[in-house]
Amino acid sequence: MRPRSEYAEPYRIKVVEPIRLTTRREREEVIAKSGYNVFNIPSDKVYIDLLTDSGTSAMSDHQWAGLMVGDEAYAGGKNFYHLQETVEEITGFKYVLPTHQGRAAENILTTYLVKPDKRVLGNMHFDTTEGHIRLKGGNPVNLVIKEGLETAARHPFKGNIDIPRLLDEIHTFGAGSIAYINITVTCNSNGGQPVSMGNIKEVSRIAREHSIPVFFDAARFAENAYFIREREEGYEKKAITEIAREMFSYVDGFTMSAKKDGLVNIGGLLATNNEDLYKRAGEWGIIYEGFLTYGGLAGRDLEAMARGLREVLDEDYLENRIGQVKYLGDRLLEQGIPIIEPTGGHGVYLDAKRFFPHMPQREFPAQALVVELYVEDGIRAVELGAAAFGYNDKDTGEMVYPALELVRLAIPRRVYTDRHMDVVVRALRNIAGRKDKVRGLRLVYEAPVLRHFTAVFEQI
Ligand code: P61
Repeated sequence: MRPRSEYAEPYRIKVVEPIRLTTRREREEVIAKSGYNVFNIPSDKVYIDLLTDSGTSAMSDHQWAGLMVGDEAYAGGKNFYHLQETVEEITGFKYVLPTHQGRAAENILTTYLVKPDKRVLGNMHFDTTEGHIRLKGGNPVNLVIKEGLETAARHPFKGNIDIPRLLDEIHTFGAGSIAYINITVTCNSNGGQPVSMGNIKEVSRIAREHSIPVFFDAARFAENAYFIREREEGYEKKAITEIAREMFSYVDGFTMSAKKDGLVNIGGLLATNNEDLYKRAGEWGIIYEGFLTYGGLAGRDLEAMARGLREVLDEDYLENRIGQVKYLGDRLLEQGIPIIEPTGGHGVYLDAKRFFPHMPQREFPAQALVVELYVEDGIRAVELGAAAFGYNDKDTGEMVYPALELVRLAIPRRVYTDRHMDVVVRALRNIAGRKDKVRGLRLVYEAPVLRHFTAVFEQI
């Protein structure tokens, strides 16, 4: 990767969406009214929105032009065929089912593959995948390497599956107990960390030896391919398209939320070369999503997705994209702000335990930092710590806390400039300067599942 000072964005801005910085007093009122939960804040009260990189990309003029050639036929629309050809060219999979978003593809795949009590192995399943596996009676098992859970370990592929643990699972429970292996590329749950080609190849070899199917959760496949080129020996000179194609050659298919590397605001995919899966999945797809050639989307959405999937593999785009995430991470490290290192593909993850060493985890340090970021400069981040993953033990009633207490600054694709990133750095530096005065939070309302979306807090 070239130093960021040597190049600029590989696009110019044709349309702008005004954003407004509110006053601190206004933000203090907004955050209190929202129960100290940024999911309850109207987005026009947010200055820089880093809640997610999902569905928040700026589409290109070519994608917008594609909307005008949407074919809204109920069956056999031309945009479907364009999408199918594009997916086949990029991934090698000819059976393509569009879905309304990623979790819908997961629902269909797990309906086909997961039977009660079967295990689904993976590096780290995303929460929607985990939910679908559990709903089908299965057991999700995370086997990421140990460095993947150490925020300061500078391993180049912290999304890798731990091979000895994978073999141990197969030997202990038997291949027949395993529904499939799901490799999430890049691995969102621990920082957008990539999986190496070597690891994908080895997992695939072991799986094939034991007749276990392997699928990708390919939401951020292009970002993963870029890291392989940057960090893995033997791939330095390969084209990103070639690397992506090789990645997909080791698996039996994939689910994808196209809201990330599809560069669209809505959409998902399931693709495979397994005809039986396609036929059976199609039956479920028709019930849940819509006919096979539209899957809950408009024809124009399929066209935007087909075009986005090609654009995301552009090498200049990826250099700028991953370069911007690294830029933010590097500036924060210069200020002594603790983050997951090295930075991953789609955002910077702050380590709230190290940021607020005085605050016990029961006072929700990561959520407290999310609140401060909003009050300081109208920046919306997301908590991935005690609020999102903590739960009350069924037997003891005691709160069980997650190992990591993180704040994710997810960066939308092609949306913000480095100057926005500088505002984020300044805000965090200011908060760090007064961190002893920052107050923890008390949870006053929680829903029984996925409580972080609707939780209500009070300041202590
Ligand atoms: C995100 F808090 N991610 O990162 P869908 N796989 C992977 C994802 O990252 C992912 C999906 C599947 C989101 C949105 C989000 O509880 C949450 O198209 C690796 O959103 O259905 C989504 O794709 C699901 C955030 C989703 C959440 C659920 O921000």
